[in-house]
Amino acid sequence: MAVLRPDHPEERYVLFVLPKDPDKEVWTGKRAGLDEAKQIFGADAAYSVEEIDTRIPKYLENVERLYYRMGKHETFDGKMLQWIERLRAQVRAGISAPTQILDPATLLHEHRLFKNPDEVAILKKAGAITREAHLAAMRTARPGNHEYQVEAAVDFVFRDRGGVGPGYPSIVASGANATTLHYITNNRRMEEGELMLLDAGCEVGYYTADVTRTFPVSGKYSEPQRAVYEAVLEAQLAGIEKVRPGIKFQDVHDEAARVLVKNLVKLGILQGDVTDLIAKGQHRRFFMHRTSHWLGMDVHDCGNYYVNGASRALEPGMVLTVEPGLYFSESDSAVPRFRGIGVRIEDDVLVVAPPTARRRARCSPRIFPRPRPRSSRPSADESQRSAARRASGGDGWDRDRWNRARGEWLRFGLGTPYELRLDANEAVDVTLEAPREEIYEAAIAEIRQRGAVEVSSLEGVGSSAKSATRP
Ligand SMILES: [Mn+2]
Repeated sequence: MAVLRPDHPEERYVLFVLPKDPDKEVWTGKRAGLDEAKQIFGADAAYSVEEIDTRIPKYLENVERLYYRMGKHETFDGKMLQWIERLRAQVRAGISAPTQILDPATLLHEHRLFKNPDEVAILKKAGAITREAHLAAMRTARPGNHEYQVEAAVDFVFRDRGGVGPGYPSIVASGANATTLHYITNNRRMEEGELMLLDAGCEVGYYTADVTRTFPVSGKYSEPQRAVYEAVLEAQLAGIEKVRPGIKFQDVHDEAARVLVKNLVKLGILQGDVTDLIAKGQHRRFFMHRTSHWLGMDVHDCGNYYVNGASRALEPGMVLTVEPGLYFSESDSAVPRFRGIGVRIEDDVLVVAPPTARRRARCSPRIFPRPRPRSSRPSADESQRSAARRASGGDGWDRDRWNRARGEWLRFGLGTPYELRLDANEAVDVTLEAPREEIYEAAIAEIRQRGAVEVSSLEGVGSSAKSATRP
């Protein structure tokens, strides 16, 4: 247990830990103990958990505000209330008990929402491993194989590359299973002509990626599958295109939904005016979830989505998913051509500060470098870009800029009109978590190996993905 006492002259950060016990450690593994709690975890002081009952009440004496998360550990909540009650009884001895118990989550969750460069680096690694795992899945998914074999291929890559494992239960959904949003049974045999929807992200150092791809099991989209795939892809790219500081979280969803509904009308699935259809919620039969959520230590990470009742503006350092989808129930007789098709495409986007004027246009502070075209030597364009990368410390991340933005936020706190510090003329960049081109290039190679020829819809993907990064 950790106690933070910012006002204390020496012991500002105190840990209560299990003391060393050679007999117990034989069974349950090494304990840090009191000394290592200080060395490894940087505590100013460390005590045995057995001292909690005597020490904590002392810490609470004459303290006005206590930050403690109620409701997580019933037993400990009980203790805490008893300690406070005991202090209240000592009022005549001049000792006062805390008068306010505050939830530390309100502070901690805001910090977690904004990722610092170290956290971004970890997410970057999680994303790189996830990308590899999705490629492995594409190699494993084929008619006659089972969903769990694809899951095993994914899990192998996650662990083999040093990840903790899946950051959330992987959704490995073939055929109509893809229309069940949280399908995790993962035990069905894949058949010829089906789609595989894979929603799987690797966890690295407490942070998880969250990526979804939907690809044909036998290497070839049917006409209806292709139509749905392209409808979703266009919506996803449009959503990503929206992401920039100052844009409301809700705007990303609205844009993706608008494109989806436009495409549903084009496909003859819905009839009418796009705005009307959205207002009436007609699309929710086929697109029943939100487009985005915060991402970080939790797959659905903490952090407020609304500020003073309004959708929150995006700021540099935030990481969100963009994941529109279309799902046509197997039992939906109104859409005979599309029954049983489910497609979702999901990437993780880091909101970055607008590049400074000097580096504008060429420096893309994306998490993942765009793969270099195989055929050519580095172009003038690319050497410029790598020069900009070097200038910014190697990874294109503008630390100063980010720190400035962050500092401003800390100064003003919630409710600040975030747009004030945005220069509308400055360019903005977003980050694709898994470079789509590479995934699909590998997928196409795989598909070709299996003798399928129809790959045109995949080949279009690389070029359109480029529009996700504005100069
Ligand atoms: Mn997600």
